[in-house]
Amino acid sequence: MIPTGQFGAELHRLGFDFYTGVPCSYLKDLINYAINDCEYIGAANEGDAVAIAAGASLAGKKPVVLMQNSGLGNAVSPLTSLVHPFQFPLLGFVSLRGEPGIPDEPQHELMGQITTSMLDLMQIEWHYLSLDWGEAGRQLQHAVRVMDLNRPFFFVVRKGTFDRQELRKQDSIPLSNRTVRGKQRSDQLPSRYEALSLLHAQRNSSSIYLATTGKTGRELYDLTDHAGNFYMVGSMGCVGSIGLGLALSQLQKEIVVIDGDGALLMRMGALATIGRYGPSNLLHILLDNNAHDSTGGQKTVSNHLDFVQIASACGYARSLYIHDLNELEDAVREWRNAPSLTFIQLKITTGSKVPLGRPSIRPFEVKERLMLYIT
Ligand SMILES: Cc1ncc(C[n+]2csc(CCOP(=O)(O)OP(=O)(O)O)c2C)c(N)n1
Repeated sequence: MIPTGQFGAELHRLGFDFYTGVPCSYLKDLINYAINDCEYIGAANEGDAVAIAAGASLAGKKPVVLMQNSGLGNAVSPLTSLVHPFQFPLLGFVSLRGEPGIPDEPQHELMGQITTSMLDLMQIEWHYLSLDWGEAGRQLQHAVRVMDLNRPFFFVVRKGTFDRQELRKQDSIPLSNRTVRGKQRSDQLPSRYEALSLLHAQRNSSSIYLATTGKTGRELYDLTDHAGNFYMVGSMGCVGSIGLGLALSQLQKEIVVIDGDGALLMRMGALATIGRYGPSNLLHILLDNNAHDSTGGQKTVSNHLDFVQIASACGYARSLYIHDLNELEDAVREWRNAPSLTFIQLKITTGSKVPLGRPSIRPFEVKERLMLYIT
């Protein structure tokens, strides 16, 4: 067995002090260590955890992601379309429930057989974490060398790898007073491009803009390619989680997340995580065209629910329905003057700028440039 405290201390010495994930009983002792002694962000699902870790990595942290192998499937999209193209050096621990030859529950049987093949398919280097403490330390050194090449590295963790760590404390933060302002009149319905132009005009030297998948990123790039922009080409639904990891790790920066209704619906659990950890330097803007506009305008269900109420119920300090661009400008200014975790919903028209190109700068160059800009 590995002495969990010593292992965690070694991770800490190597610079790993930011953890995120979803629990597994095989990993609980390492998670308990992380909760006790480091920063641990409990994610709603494993894909969100990968995105939160990527955000922390943008801020210069060395993040650790913890998950059960049953959640590896939840993480495939961000592992393949965020971590891979942007070259994020994450350290992952994935448990091996359903290991062939070890009795386990039926729901783990197939995933136990294919976990390492899935990592291979995703071109993620991995090792079985050794039960020998000396060997595990050497494996960690190797993982760090892989990550120095801007690549992820995963440990596959078998049953009984870590020795016992008691959970000492778990903060629970009561929901504080929240401001909610819903729809009061008809909407102006600007275009996405007009909304982005206004946001772009309002940026200052500490603003970081994270744009969701599809035409939002493409239009933001078309407006002006800025070192403080992150065009999230893949990993649909992950922009809020990236913003959370970044905002928690770079408190002096203003993190503006620009989301789409399709994307937000895809990973709505992230609202709860963002609301719980509540970074005041995060502004979450939803440009809601009630459609998957980037893929042809197919309707989403966004008109059937109240995002402003949902964000507020998830713990956002301010949650505002914005009717027009003037209100958007005011809301950004108010957030800047008195920062608190804020959600803004603005209804926009469908359609985009024509013609519209795509970022010619490659994803990992966007990441490297943003990291330099942040420091
Ligand atoms: C996981 C995943 N599923 C589907 C897609 C394809 N896709 C790219 S953009 C997009 C629509 C996004 O809709 P929304 O967030 O509402 O933004 P809009 O296009 O309306 O600006 C879809 C479905 C994808 N990139 N990733």
